[in-house]
Amino acid sequence: MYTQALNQQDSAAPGSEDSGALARFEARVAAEDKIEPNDWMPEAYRRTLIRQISQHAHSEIIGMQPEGNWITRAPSLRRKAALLAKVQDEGGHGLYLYAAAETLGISREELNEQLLSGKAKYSSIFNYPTLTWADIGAIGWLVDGAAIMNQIPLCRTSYGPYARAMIRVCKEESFHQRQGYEIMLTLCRGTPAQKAMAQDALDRWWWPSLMMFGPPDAESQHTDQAMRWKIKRFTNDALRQQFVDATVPQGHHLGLSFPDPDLRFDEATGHWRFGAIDWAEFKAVLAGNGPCNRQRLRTRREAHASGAWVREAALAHAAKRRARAAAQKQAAE
Ligand code: FAQ
Repeated sequence: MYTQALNQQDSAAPGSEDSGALARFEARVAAEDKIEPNDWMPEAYRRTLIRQISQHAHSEIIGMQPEGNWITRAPSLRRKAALLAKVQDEGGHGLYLYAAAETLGISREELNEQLLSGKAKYSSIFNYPTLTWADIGAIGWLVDGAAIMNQIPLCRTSYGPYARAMIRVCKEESFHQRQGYEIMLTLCRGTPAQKAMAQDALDRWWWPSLMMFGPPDAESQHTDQAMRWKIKRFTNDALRQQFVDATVPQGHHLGLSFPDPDLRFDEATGHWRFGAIDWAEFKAVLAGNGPCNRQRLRTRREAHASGAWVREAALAHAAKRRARAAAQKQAAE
């Protein structure tokens, strides 16, 4: 999927800002060609992709924590198996995305260091706590629902390895969204206490889910350029509106209400209009002051440290295999 060997290297030196190479690059992007790892690309395009893909990868890895918290407490074996598989998928998504980022010339160690040092961002949503079982339903329904809305267009992003990774990720996210909605449906058809638990989860996860799409277009630093390069295919506000339009009827089908007194259907445009998002809260979470930022990074650092022996063993095993293969080759010559 991520091979760098099959395509021909562009004749311009990587990183050189040759105007002919730039014109060829722009023409290929305009023609919806995929840019591949060995192709010439502007340095800023490469940097933008490393930033976005690695933040996405970090989100998947940190995103395992809020749900991982419920694996041992899932209410039945079936729920436990589905949740375990979902969290495992998220680890896999992180790995495809790190591999896609590595094709841009950054190492896994560097990416990991950026996450562990707190320098790199990951999605704001994963800094909120999972207090009840209904939160697992709300995450699948809303967080995976928002992730799919954002990621389906990324299957058409201009960078080949990222686009191909997104195709598989989206298929799995779609299963995640359905398992979340099914948990919500079960709770909403259950006892009044179960329905109240589902409502409470919606109340807490709704606004943070809308924040996942990023700042409003007028304040988004990267959208214009990313759209010109066809890295992003829709703006933050356009995707947020699509998500609201798709999700509100699903919530009403559950018999739940949204924690937004300004939410109303606009007959003229066919869109659900929603109230003001608390961007001060979003900024506080990005600055490291959300309810769980410190806990998430601490857990990740501890997991990395306690996995050191696995990495050492894997490296020692690989070195042994290389030495054995070299000795066999020498003996055969
Ligand atoms: N949280 O100029 P823009 C998932 C940052 S995966 C934190 O608009 P851009 C699966 C942004 O990075 C969820 N930071 O930026 C799952 C930038 O900072 P920088 C992750 C945010 O890149 C489900 C600054 O604000 N998905 O959920 C956020 O054009 C369940 C200015 O923003 C992806 O990463 C935020 N919400 O647009 C896993 C999808 N929003 O770098 C487990 C790919 C913005 O200048 C359980 N990424 N920022 O320091 C994207 O589509 C884009 O990167 C956006 C942001 C739309 C997230």
